[in-house]
Amino acid sequence: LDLEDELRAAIRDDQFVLHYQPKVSLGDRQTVVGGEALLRWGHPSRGLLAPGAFVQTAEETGLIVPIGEWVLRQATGQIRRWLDAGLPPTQIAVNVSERQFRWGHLPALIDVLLTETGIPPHLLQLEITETILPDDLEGALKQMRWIADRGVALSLDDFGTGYSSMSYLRELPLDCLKVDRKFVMDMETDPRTRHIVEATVAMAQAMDLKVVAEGIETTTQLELLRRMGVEEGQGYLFSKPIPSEEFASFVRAHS
Ligand code: G
Ligand code: G
Ligand code: NA
Ligand code: MN
Repeated sequence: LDLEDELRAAIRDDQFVLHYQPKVSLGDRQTVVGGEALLRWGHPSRGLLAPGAFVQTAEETGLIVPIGEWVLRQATGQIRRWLDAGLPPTQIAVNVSERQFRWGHLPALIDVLLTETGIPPHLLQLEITETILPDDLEGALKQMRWIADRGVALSLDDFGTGYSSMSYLRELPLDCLKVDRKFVMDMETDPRTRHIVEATVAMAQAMDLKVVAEGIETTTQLELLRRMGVEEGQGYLFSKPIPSEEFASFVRAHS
């Protein structure tokens, strides 16, 4: 069986699962301000696989569209269940790929899921990357604006690694920028990287965008980012991506 067939079987047999990585306030280094849903595949023989093992194939074959639909349905359903269980309302970010915008039905899908679950739209955030490009930028932008008007938050992921950061910033109805973890990683040792992050933070603040730093692993990184004015972060220093029950416990313990 090749990977594409296996992915089809995985969709059919419901082999995917979401893990959640806490986003934490850098002010007090612990209050959970949100979470990022990250896809995992409970492969029948290879164990739990991270997206690196299959997302590229899912993108190339278009299977990321039904998989992405499952992810959104699962995440919004989870937000509903957590609210019903009395968990403090926690915004959950879902990664969406360029193919899902090319599909054309993402706004309609989100509308249905928000209506079905009745969750406050701002508890859902979409993380998009700069790879949403450029063949149908206008079509994608239209959908993003519709989604933003519906009340869903939008975040630009992996900021700084793409080719078009600035034009994105001009056009997109963004709430948030995520500084890519490569910058966070190199910041301590490379002054130029630090300056880039500082400039990013200044620009974001001027544009009223929240900044989230990814991949924080050390307290030195945390302190540097805090001093730069970065408000929120995620990374192994706080927590790895964890199963939903563990995430709920983490939120209860850090709210
Ligand atoms: O989970 P991990 O830490 O290995 O994530 C690796 C990459 O996979 C991340 O860059 C993330 O954007 C991507 N990814 C994780 N979950 C999803 C998902 O549900 N949909 C899409 N399109 N990408 C995802
Ligand atoms: O591309 P995206 O921003 O969605 O990436 C999320 C990925 O980053 C996931 O694969 C997640 O497991 C990984 N990740 C999250 N925190 C850390 C961290 O502190 N260090 C490293 N190396 N990876 C991290
Ligand atoms: Na991402
Ligand atoms: Mn992300």
